[in-house]
Amino acid sequence: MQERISVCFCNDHEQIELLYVAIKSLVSEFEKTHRNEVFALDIYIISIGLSDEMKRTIESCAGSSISVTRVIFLEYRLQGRYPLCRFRASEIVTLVFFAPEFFPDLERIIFLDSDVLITGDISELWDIDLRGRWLGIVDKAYDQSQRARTIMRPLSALTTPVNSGTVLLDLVKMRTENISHQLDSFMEKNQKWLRTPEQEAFEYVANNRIHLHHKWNWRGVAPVSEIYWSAPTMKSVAEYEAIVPSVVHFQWPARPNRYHLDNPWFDRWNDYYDLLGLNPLTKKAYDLLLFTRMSVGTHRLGSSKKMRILFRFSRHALVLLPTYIAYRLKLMGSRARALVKSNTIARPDSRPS
Ligand SMILES: [Mn+2]
Repeated sequence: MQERISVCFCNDHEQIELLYVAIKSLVSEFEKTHRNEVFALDIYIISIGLSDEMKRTIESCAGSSISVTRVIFLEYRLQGRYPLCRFRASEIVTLVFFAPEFFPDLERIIFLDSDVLITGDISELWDIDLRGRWLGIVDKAYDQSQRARTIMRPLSALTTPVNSGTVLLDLVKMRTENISHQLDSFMEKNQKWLRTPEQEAFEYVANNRIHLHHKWNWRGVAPVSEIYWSAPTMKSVAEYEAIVPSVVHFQWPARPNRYHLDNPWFDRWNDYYDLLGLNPLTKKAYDLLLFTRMSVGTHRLGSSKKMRILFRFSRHALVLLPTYIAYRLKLMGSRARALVKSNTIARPDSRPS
């Protein structure tokens, strides 16, 4: 009898291609684990109005000739919960709070964002011992320094911010401690000022949690993302970059379905997308505007006063300008080299006869 690994995604139709690739990469890596005798993979999709065609594509992404996989759809209709929250998708991202009710027969579940690429063995995450806690999650900053923690989200000096790209839940523990209710009432009470609602709820409610290794939610894809600007030293940046990820999490808005980035993780995402046989995506260049949004921390700009934006910009973006220029020069260099190479190969044919 195989043990069933349960992985859940919550999605509406927005940027659905991210979900396709997340599932395709999840199954592809699962096939490589050679633990197919021991484990089967159940992929749960909490669907907020996904079309039949989208569901068929999801099923084909989850199909495997090597492993036992299964897709289970749960329909959810939005109820207008947390109406004062400024974060548009607040009800969708907080559905994870109610996992014990969605899955009454399960004891444990992994929740994944759809803007991820699975690059390692998910059964290893499934096997992690939560040692009596209900939550396993990755910290938002790589290091524990005060600077990193306050720069990330300067609300409390007493808690450590988390990133909820990968979440491991003990549903039994959640039921006995009535965690869904605690998370829900935290949201109800604080919805007005929360910027990344489910992350802040986890941060405050789950003060006793397991800090998962950063390889389970590795966010170092874009060269100027928050994980970099919160790092206190170049040494910690180098350490972070040396991590071999099992889950790569693309930081909004620099995601591979919308932007070009000279990067092996973007390349790998594109390879999976090409396998789906869908329409090619229209993408933008990684330009100065995106660079600024990434380096300042977009989620804090939306509601800030103008002076505050300028302050953030000068504090974070300006110091990163040389990094950006170096990055663009490198990109131009590699394009020029590719051009020279293709011209060299093409030359014999183009010679007039
Ligand atoms: Mn995400």
